[in-house]
Amino acid sequence: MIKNNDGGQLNQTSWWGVATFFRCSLEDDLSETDIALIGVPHSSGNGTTERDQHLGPRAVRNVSGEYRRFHKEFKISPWDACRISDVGDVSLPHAMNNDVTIKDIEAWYHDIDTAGVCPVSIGGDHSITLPILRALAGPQSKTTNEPLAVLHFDAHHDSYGVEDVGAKHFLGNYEWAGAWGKIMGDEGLVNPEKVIQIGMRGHGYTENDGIESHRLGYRVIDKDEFDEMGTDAVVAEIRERIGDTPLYITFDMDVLDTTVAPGVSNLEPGYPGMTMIEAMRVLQGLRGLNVIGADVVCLMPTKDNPNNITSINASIIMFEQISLIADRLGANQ
Ligand SMILES: [Mn+2]
Repeated sequence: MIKNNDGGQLNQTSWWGVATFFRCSLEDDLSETDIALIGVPHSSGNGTTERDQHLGPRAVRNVSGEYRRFHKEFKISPWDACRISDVGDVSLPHAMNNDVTIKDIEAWYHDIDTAGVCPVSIGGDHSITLPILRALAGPQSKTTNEPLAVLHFDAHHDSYGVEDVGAKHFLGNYEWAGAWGKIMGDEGLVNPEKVIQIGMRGHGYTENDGIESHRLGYRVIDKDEFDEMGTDAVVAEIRERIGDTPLYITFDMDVLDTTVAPGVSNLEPGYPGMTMIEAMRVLQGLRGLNVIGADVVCLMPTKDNPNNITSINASIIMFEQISLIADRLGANQ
């Protein structure tokens, strides 16, 4: 084996060595980590568009080495505040069968829950969020014994039910990428008053778009209301609603404007999406809340532009999610 005798400088470079999330070490032993960075290369939960979302984790491993950073606003290095590891990809032996895969993902996250580790995941399509929530907040969960708060960034409500798609299943999938937001409410995994959906935009398919979110009692801050309120007022409402409740953050890349996130599954053109700085300011405004896990979904690297801007922005959103958890864990040590 050729040893690295350069005093570790090569380990500081983004392009050298085996690609892992943010150049974290690969770790099999969950007792050796506080925050687990997880790839969920799943794409059969969204049958409406191109299905290359399973390539998201590999793309973020490739670009995130460059973004192993110090957090300027929090004034912390998340990498020093606690133990953060790349724990690999969820094993998906039935990848082309969505509803079976949803069960496989849940089983995998039961180990994360049992170990008391905070997961930060990169998908994969948005169907991955439901099994993660089931593992973290279901009847067997050790992470929490109360329904979760969920902050959901997305151009779409993903609570589409019978009224919107005309059938309980979508192309044969029951727990598909547009239904998880409804199912989590119906199953009582979340406290509806503490579910905040943010950034929805564009013409819906019917006048009932989002009706299930309202039926369930979620707070929907669509993009028009977000623009009227401004970032500070949005952050203030989120903090007041969520309080100390364990919070899960799920971030669909299509909430961002198509100019800064062209590589997504469901482009929502016509209406401007959130800017990166708006998204980051909302996330940074959550500092101190009890964030127990997070994900980034719907990255489609094969539709990205040549400088990989969507993958890079996905890694930056992950960095903010990681920093929120690391800041909290570091402060508690
Ligand atoms: Mn979406």
